[in-house]
Amino acid sequence: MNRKLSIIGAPMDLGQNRRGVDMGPSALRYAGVIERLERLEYDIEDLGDVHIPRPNRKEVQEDHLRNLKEVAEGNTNLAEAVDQVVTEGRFPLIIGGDHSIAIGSLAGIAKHYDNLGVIWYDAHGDLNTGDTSPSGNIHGMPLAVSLGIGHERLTGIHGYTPKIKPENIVIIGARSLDEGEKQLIKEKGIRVYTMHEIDRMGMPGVIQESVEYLKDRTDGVHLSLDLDGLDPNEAPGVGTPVMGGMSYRESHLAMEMFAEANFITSAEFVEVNPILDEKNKTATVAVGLMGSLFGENLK
Ligand code: Z70
Ligand code: MN
Ligand code: MN
Ligand code: MN
Repeated sequence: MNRKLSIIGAPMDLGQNRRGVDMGPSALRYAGVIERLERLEYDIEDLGDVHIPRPNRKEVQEDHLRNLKEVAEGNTNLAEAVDQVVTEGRFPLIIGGDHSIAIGSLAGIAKHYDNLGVIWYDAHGDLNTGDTSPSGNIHGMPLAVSLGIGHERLTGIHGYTPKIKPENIVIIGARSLDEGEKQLIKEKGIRVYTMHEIDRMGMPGVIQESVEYLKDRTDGVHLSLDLDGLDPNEAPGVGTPVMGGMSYRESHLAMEMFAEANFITSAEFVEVNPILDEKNKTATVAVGLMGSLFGENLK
């Protein structure tokens, strides 16, 4: 694992309609992310938060895309900050913010790789476009956008598209996929481990297979972890809770197995909403998972 780590906050809440997720970076810092990782003897810098523009008082929807202009601008800023970190040879750890920030993270990271792998740990596929989305919420679209599918204002961020290839993606924990997303998954041959596969194979089997699948075909792997991938009993502070999720223990095991495989090159933790949380529980869970991801329990 790269021992030099740069934390970037992305206080974005415009990719969906529950306010408060913009306070995610604060909640995660308050839960001790820096101190937790410093104990593991990383060289850590906290770059603070990137600028996210505020929307007009009256919300604008273009092409069924809520706050398109502000989400695009915020992600453009994030892409530049992340690109800089990777250029310096450091590991970018991005803390959100809603999941629309994966658009900027991947834009900044993917240009440094020929075959960036992506692990999408989430209850959702985030593979919608303005046309297939039931909500118009851009946080339900970042994986499609990164594949080059969607509005040009989003797919073109940071001056190139697509950012990633469908065969380099693994989705883990899906249990709420929209019709258009299911179609795209089939059409593009995207590898998905739904809760069904996790229950059948067990978490160790799923993670081992995912690691084996990605290890040979990729030259870097980005972990995009949406806290709503976890069961809402264990991570209640999220905007879109979906029952029957991955447990605290399964999630720690997954992070530990990623640490053991030593192949994650960038990561983001998103959708922590302290307003919907119970005494910062979800941020605390997220920081614990980061501890495991960065090798806290490695022998
Ligand atoms: C739904 C949509 C979503 C996160 C909810 C939900 C998407 N598929 N993503 N929470 N992180 O509106 O597109
Ligand atoms: Mn806000
Ligand atoms: Mn998501
Ligand atoms: Mn989600």
